[in-house]
Parts: sequence; structure tokens; C-alpha cells
Amino acid sequence: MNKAIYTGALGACLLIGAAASAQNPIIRDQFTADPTARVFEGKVYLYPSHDIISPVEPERKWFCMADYHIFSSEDLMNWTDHGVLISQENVPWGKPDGYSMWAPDCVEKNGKYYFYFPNAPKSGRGFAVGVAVADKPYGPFKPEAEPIKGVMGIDPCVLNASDGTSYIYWSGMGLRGAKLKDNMLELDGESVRLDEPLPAGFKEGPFIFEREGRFYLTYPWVQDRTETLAYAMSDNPLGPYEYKGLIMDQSQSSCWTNHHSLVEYKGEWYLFYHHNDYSPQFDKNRSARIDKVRFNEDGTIQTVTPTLRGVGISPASSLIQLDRYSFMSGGGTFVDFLDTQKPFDGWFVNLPRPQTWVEYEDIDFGNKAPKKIRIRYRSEAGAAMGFSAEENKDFATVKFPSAKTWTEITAPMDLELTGICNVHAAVNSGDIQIDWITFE
Ligand code: FUB
Repeated sequence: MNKAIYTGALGACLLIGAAASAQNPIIRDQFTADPTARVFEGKVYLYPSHDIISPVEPERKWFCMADYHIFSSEDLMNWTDHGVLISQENVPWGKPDGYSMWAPDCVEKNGKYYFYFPNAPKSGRGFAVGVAVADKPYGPFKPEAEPIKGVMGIDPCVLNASDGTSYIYWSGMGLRGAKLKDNMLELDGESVRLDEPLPAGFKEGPFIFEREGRFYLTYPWVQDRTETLAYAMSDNPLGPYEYKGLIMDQSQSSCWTNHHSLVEYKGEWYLFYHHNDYSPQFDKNRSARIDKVRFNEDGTIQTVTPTLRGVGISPASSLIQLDRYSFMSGGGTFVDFLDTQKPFDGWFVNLPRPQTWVEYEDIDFGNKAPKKIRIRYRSEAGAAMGFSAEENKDFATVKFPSAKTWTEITAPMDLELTGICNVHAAVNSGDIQIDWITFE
């Protein structure tokens, strides 16, 4: 992996307001798949699926979802869980024990919030798509008595086009799209098939948005082993769409799905997607992530590299998880769970020998330089490390006594750090595992 070029100079880093610890995955106490993000009332609302370990058929090993939670954030780092939006027992037309509450979407129209979700119907097979309506983006949502007529399939996505017309798209024997009536609850005419002109390999999870007068269809697309994220563009919401390329390549690990959404917030575009970070052995228990996405001048989309670091700026006083690194050396470094039986407890980074290092970008030291660094570590033989925010200038050098269990150590800061800096942590001697660092 490349070593970073330092952008944060000592004492001269950019000053901005404090924020909470930033990393991927973004929700760290439960599984969250299929993350649809929308901006409502100045915040980002996240409407994901809620993967659980099946309580009824643990041996079944498949997608299992009994309800939806809503989350919101103003900084993309601190997420408020607004609790359960709908659960399978409350859907009048759904199987109360279907465990099939797959990828949803939510849009606002004329002051009402419409939540679209697939679910197993009480009678028949497959999936129908229902709507639940609320006055606020966080509910309470009231499900309609019947699913939308004419929509059989999964992964609804709704587009409110700038001319005031709304469209619904879903995956059901290919990609289908249709106009919605103004009531947002019924199709306005027949649906059309949209994936046929695209290269073969459309799977599911379409996300459609409008930007600068053009329509983007982004979708999971399998060329090889697992889902990539591809996109196509059109001048018309119902196509034809022209294939343009990949937004994200297939994952390095085994997560077969990659459901996503794109959203513009405070002048930046973000890609929300998922991976199986907390469940590396079972890819139906997934976790939402965010990375920045950029557009070229001509409107095409730049490829996004998935990161552990994610987006946002971590305050120096938060527990900065170096295992969610921006860059890391080779030489036997790796990241693993603190406790494999309790994945939500998080990870540590292993730095096994001199010259191994890890770097975490964008830590906000504010305008009052901290006096101490505190580190949670363990080390067989003991270690010595240098911490720098500018190459070759350590702001702290720390001697770590041998510690076989997790131990905290505090060391003085030898330089004054303010503003936003990247922190580089390098081993000078010995071996070490680090859970987090923080500044006091
Ligand atoms: O979460 C269940 C299904 O997996 C979604 O509906 C698909 O898009 C895929 O992510």
C-alpha cells in the first residue's frame, strides 16, 4: 500500500469545528445492509435493511430481516438510531414471519414521507412492494393496507424528478420502471423494462438519481465473482440508459452483494454501500459504509475505492481506531477482531516489527494543542514507537513495556499540534498491537 503524502503541517493545519470518531462501518452495534441515504430537513437519513441471524432457521443461512431501523446524522459520523420504523408483524399484507424485509427506499413529496419496502406477501410467492407513510422522515410510518399493484420484485427506488414527476424502479425479472401517480401509492401506467440495452449482468438494487439535468442509473452488476457497482446515463428517467462504467469494483472479500445509494450533502457526493465487515464468514450479515464519490466535468463518475477509514474528521479527543487506517505498511501488518465472538467490540491493528506503520487521516486537534497521547495496546516483547503528523518529526515517542493483556499508556506530546492532521504511527523496535489512540 502507498504511504501517504502529508498534507497537515505542524501548527498550520486547517481549522474546522470538532466532530466525532470517523470510520467504516458507520453503524457499529447491529448489522445494516442496503443503505439508502436521503437528505431531509438538513440531515442525512439512512434507511437500510436490518440483517439479523435467523432466529427460526439458524441453519438456513440466508438473508433474514424482520424490521427496519432509521438512522440520521448531521456529520456522517454520529448516527442516531430512531428505532424500528416497521416490523413484519405490522404490515397488513405481509407474512408476519416472512423475514423478508429487503432493501427499502424513502422519499418526500408534498410534505409527506413515503417509505417503499419489499416483503413476502401473506399469500403467494416472491416479493411485493409496499408503502408506509409518515409526516416526518423518522416516522411514525403507517403501512398501506395493500402493496403497490403491478410491482412484483425487490429493491424499490423512487426518483422525484425535477419536473415534479415521480418514478419507481425495482428489480423483478430484470430492471423495471414506471411513473407513479401523484398519490405516490399507485403506478401511473404500465412499467417498462430498462436493463435490456445494458451489458448483461444486471442483478438487483437499482438506484436512480438526477444530476444537472441528466439521469443516472447505478446498479449492482456481476461480471466475475461478486457484485460490482456500475452505472449508466440517460436524458430520460425511463431510459434508454447507456452503460458508462464501474463505480466500485467487486470486493476483495467474499461479500457477494453490494447494494448502494448516492447522495449529495453539504456540497459533496457520497456513496453509501455495504460490506460484511462484522461477519467475514457469512456475507448475509452486512454493514453500511460510506466513501466519497466524485464526478468528472463531463458528468461521468470516478471509481470509488472502498476504505476502512470512511468519511469525516475525528476529534483528537475521540478514541481513534487506527485499525480503520487510511494507509498501512506491509511487513506482516494486519487487522483482526478484538474478540472474534463479539465482532461489534471492534478491531485492533497488528504491527509486528520495526518499520511497520499505520496512518490515519484527518484528526482534528482544534486550536488547543493536547498535552498527552493515550494508547490502548498489547505487546509480547515491548516496543518503541514514533508518532508523527509530518514525516520524520515525531510529536511523541513512546516506550511500551511488555503487556500481554490490553493496557493503556500515556505519554507527553513533544510538539504542539493544532488543526487537522494525519497521524502516522511507526514501530521503531519490538512488536505491538494497538486498539486505539486518543489525545488529552
Ligand atoms: O438485502 C437483501 C438483498 O441483497 C437486497 O434486496 C439486494 O439488493 C441485496 O443487497
